[in-house]
Amino acid sequence: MKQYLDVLKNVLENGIKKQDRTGTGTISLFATQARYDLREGFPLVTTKKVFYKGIFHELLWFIAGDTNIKYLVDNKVNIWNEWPYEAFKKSADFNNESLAEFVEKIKTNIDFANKYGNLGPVYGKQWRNFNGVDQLEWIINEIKKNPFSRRLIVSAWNPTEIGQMALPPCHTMFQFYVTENKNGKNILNIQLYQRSADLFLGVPFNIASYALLLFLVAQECDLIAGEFVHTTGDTHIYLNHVEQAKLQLSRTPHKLPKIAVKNFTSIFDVKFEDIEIIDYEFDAPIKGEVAV
Ligand code: DHF
Ligand code: TMP
Repeated sequence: MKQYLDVLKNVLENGIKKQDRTGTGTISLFATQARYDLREGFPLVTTKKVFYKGIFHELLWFIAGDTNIKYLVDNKVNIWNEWPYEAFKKSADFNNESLAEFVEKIKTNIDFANKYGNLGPVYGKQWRNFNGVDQLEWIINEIKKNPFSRRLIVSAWNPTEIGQMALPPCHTMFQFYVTENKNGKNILNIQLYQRSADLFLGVPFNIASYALLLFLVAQECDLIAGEFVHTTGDTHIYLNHVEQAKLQLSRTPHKLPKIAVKNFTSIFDVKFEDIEIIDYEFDAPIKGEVAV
């Protein structure tokens, strides 16, 4: 994962101090790009331990079209809790519950989860129902029928619904590209445009998530998973992550793990238990606070 570390280094060295919505402050650089070739391994950051189970659950949750944190918290994935909690705090039902108490209520009370667990029409909703269009189903059929199309795009950025979202999408648009391969199956590539990138916390998740998406769509379309190209807009390191970023840069990346999905029938029926990460070597975890 030298590519990831290169971006981290570039922002640390060349980024400019920039205030931000959360009041935390960042060092930021506009527009970076990194390329990860899945044929060289699965791009899971190795210079800290990454919670890959959370990444896999989150992607299956997007694919299912779900936008309620209940599925995630039921599976011990707590990466999205702060945002519905912020909305709950502003509601009439708020009785000074802590974040942990809020999450417990989401787990145990279905009516409460339905009322307060939803993030609004975020990724899952837009992928599966963008003003009535199932973009994921469409793109899979299109790759199968018309692999060399230049229009293989999915957008999560829906201006008609941004106002109802707990957080407007950060990974906003992706495009597939099929390369012809005279010696075997054709190769599927993906590029993501991410408008806003929290390099220390969010980005390791985003890289592995889109790499898995590429792997699954390739499997579904009988293609080889090739490159994931990660293009980011506001590429930043929060000021309270600078030490953590430097610590990571002092470490030497390990060789990449491999990914496998057992019993594959369709991208819409992948079970979490069937996703396997093989030979993941990693360094000690590094904690960092998420800016809400
Ligand atoms: N806001 C901000 N400021 N940065 C983000 O990266 C971000 N990501 C969101 C929602 N809002 C965000 C969704 N994805 C974590 C990782 C991804 C993520 C949200 C949070 C996170 O906190 N990761 C920690 C802990 C993981 C764990 O639970 O074990 C990490 O160390 O990776
Ligand atoms: P913003 O909406 O003001 O840009 O804040 C969103 C923050 O969350 C920003 O730091 C980027 C970060 N983020 C990621 O890096 N990746 C993600 O997948 C998500 C959801 C957020």
